[in-house]
Amino acid sequence: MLSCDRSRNLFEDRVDAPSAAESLAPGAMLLRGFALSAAPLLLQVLEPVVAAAPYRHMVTPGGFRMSVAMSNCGTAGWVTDRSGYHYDACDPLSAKPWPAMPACFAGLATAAAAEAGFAAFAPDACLINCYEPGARMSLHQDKNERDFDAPIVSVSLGLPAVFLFGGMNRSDRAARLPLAHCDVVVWGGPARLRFHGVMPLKDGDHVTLGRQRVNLTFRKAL
Ligand code: MD6
Ligand code: FE
Repeated sequence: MLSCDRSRNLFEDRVDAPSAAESLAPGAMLLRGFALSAAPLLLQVLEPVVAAAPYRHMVTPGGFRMSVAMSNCGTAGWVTDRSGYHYDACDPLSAKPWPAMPACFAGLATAAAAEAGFAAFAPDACLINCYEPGARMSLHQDKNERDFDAPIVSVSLGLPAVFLFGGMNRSDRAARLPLAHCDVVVWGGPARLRFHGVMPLKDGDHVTLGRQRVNLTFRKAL
């Protein structure tokens, strides 16, 4: 049960069993609670990763500071700066390779992809997004990856968020999809290039993550 005390906006950890997969569109599935049993370990191994590669607010090619703070793990990390969006083997802050992707991260992503019908997903990149209240992500397509055959697996942790799930054109009306702690979205195939984003995060206090939402986005970038 996800409980929310309206007066204080306190979000407890979910203890409900994962329910069946929900189809969002051809190629896109929502697996509610899929990460529940993995979450304690995910959060434990996340700590040394973000200690080695701290969250930072990157700058878009247009010069805007992103409201979401980001890090990466895996052999490729997604970065943006004034020169554009790209994947880099090294963290520009340390000039060292991004931390290795923990086995439990990759294992969860592969299992979620398989559950959604994408066999043998082998991510090489995990973008770690940290949202504080007010942080948002505007509508975009994920298209910096080398090929679009592999799906994307997105794991939500901490405070709930409203995910915007659009179509193939920026102007297509976007569905509003609430994502809670441990929900996993998988999309690929005909959904791979859909526009999507995240509404400004509402304030709240999650029992393990406090006033933040962490999103892990797994991709095959190279
Ligand atoms: C987020 N997610 O949920 C941002 N991209 O914080 C994404 O941008 C995203 O969730 C591609 C596929 C799934 C996603
Ligand atoms: Fe995205």
